[in-house]
Amino acid sequence: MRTQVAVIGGGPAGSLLSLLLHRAGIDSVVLERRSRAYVLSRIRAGVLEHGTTDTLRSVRLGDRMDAEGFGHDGVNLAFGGRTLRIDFADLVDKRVTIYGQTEVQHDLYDAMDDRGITIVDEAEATAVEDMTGERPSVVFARDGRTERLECDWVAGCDGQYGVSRQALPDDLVATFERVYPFGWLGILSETPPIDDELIYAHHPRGFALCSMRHKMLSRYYIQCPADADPTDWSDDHFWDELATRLPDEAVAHLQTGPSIEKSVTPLRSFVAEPMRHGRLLLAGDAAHIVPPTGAKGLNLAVSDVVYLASALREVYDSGSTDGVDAYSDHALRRVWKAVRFSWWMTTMLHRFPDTDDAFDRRIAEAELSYLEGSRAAQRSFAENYTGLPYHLPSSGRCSDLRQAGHGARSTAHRTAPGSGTGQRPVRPTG
Ligand code: FAS
Ligand code: PHB
Repeated sequence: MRTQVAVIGGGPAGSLLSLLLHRAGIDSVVLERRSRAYVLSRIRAGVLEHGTTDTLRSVRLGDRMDAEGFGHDGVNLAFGGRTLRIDFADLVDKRVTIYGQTEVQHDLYDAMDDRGITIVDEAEATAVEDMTGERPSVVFARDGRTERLECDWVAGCDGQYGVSRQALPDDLVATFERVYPFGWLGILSETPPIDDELIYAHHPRGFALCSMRHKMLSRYYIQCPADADPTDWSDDHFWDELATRLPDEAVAHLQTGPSIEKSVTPLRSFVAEPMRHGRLLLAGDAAHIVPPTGAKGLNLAVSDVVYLASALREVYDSGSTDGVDAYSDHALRRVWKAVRFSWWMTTMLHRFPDTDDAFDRRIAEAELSYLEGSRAAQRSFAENYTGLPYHLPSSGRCSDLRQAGHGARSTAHRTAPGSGTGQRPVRPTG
């Protein structure tokens, strides 16, 4: 098999990348080790930043999302028996969209099929070869056979347990990690949500989150020990603990019911640098993991592949690898801002059982009190939560980032002041 871009991983990052490449006339093949049914069975993210919804619309994936998703103009923080609403519309004139990752994945698969993009299911990549040469290839196992996909470039979109990040030389990769001493126990229930918007609750017994998928499908989480076993939690136990952590006016609207899914998600922050080695480029969870508190995981996967598709388009349009050379620095700039925000929200809203002490509790209370009393603090929260701009240079090419002051400067790219390579938030267009 041969293609221009071999994509390892058919989750949101790999699937969306293949569509962005297809729009640019670039051929790709997606290798996904699981079945579609398995990929679609994973219950994950629920909140889409405005940059994500713009990007999905740019590849004509907005119709069902706009019809079935919910636009949210704010979010609620509950603490100390009271609730603070962060008003996105008023503070930053942006909104987020509630549309489950499962639905996004359904739409991605449908679009890939409609456009004839090759996705090989139940094909597990086992090695990336010759990634520093001109003709890399991906070795993969399918139906008990070993096969090879030859390509020009390899996109490692295979998540936190994939093979791509392992393919980078140990002496090249720097990793940064923070493991949190707790997890999230999440349930889905066919009950109406408590509120029209999300509620993030800070409570002495631990964090809780009230979310939703649609008017009769609610998603709830409570902080639990990192090694908690979901089967140890009856539905009644979950509902009782959730109610303990929510403000009274929220509990008054809580409708309980049987869980149709129950799982524990461990929380950690992780970044691997760089996101590129030779002709292997990483995107999404393959390169970074964030605690779901800030609802950034899926959204970072999207911004990574927007940058990556732009860089690869430049290679095929002009032969220049400047965009590819700038990709890792540029993607990591946005990644680390989201990692910071996710860490900050997690630290502010959770109880740290092992290390928690009076000082930590007072700091968290001060953070919440500052948010409550400062429009500037709320604006900062709102611009991070709804999604920071993607920032591509006016040319739309990553390579001009060097001139725009991003990434390593080199004399070859230094331009006279006022050279017009300004920055603007990218608005992906159709
Ligand atoms: P993904 O992990 O989604 O996709 C990678 C794909 O690569 C998978 O389908 C995998 O099967 C495939 N793969 C792996 N190794 C392979 C190989 N060797 N060969 C071929 N294919 C291979 N984010 C939020 O914003 N909010 C949340 O509430 C939230 N909850 C989460 C819960 C869990 C349990 C997990 C794991 C993540 C959660 N996330 C959440 C983050 C999640 O949404 C990710 O950020 C998002 O799926 C990232 O997409 P990808 O980078 O495509 O990685
Ligand atoms: C969800 O609905 O699954 C969800 C919402 C917000 C988060 C995390 C998860 O921060």
